[in-house]
Amino acid sequence: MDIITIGDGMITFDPSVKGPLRYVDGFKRKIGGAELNVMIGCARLGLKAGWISRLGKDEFGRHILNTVRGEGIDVSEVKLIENYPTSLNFKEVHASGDSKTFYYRHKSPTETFKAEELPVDYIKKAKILHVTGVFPAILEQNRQIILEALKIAKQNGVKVSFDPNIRLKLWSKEQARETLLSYLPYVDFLLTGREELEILFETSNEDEMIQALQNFDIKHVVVKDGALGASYLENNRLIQVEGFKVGKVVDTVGAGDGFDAAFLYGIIQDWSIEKSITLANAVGAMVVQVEGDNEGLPYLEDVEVFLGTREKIER
Ligand code: KDG
Repeated sequence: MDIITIGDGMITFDPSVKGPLRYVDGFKRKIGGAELNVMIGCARLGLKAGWISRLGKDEFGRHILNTVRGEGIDVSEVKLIENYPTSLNFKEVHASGDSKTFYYRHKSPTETFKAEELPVDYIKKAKILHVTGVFPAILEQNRQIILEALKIAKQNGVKVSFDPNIRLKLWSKEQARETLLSYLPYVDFLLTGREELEILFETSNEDEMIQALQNFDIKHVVVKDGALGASYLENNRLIQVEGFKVGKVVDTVGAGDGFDAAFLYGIIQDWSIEKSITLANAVGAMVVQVEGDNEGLPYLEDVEVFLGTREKIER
């Protein structure tokens, strides 16, 4: 595998109208999950991606499994669990494209997953292990599972990519900080939002953040700044790679996951950081123009058209 991840998958109910959820009377059934979105993005770009997960042995679990398999993602490490309903997520979308999430993920089928069940050989054979702050936020035992996985990766020369993805609906800032900081010594690629760095290092001062990051031996630190693009850390300063202007933003959820997928695609191709971030910015910009957590994740040809490196032929 080029890249693998561990995470929860969810049925995402997208509202048929914008505004407060209490007035929404229709939903579209889609799928979501931060780690899973990254794998979908990777698979569409052409990487061999694998997902380690547990889903409910129910209609929703089967739907997710079939969809993920259909995306060409390896699901040999996904199991359907009896008596655990597949996690749900109801989205509230605002006119700006920003959204709120309402989780129904207790008890998540991933609660049945134990550290002893980590597929060591599967992890060992991957080029990159991608983890985020979502899976450890769901349940305390998940925090240890990720730590174990990081250790397996490190001992076997598997590169680790990490997106803090701090979901304060699932845990407190203190819990997030304690757990996620303990992961940083294992991380090769840190793909983070600026607000997440503020939570992790308890400062909004850029110099202090950079100083705090220097305490960890992270090969590449990339800070995502939404529409502005992203920056990478080099010689104690953040160097910006400008983002792309987009027409109408319809749904911002999943843009960061698309960014991660494209950045890691570039890394696997041995591209420079700047070129990898340019592709990642392009994918992020494409994702926000499509409704859904992963529907806007492009195939490689689509990004090339977006970037103007491939001719656009429509009919
Ligand atoms: O990054 C997008 C994801 O957050 C979304 O697809 C589902 O909220 C979600 C989660 O917790 O994984």
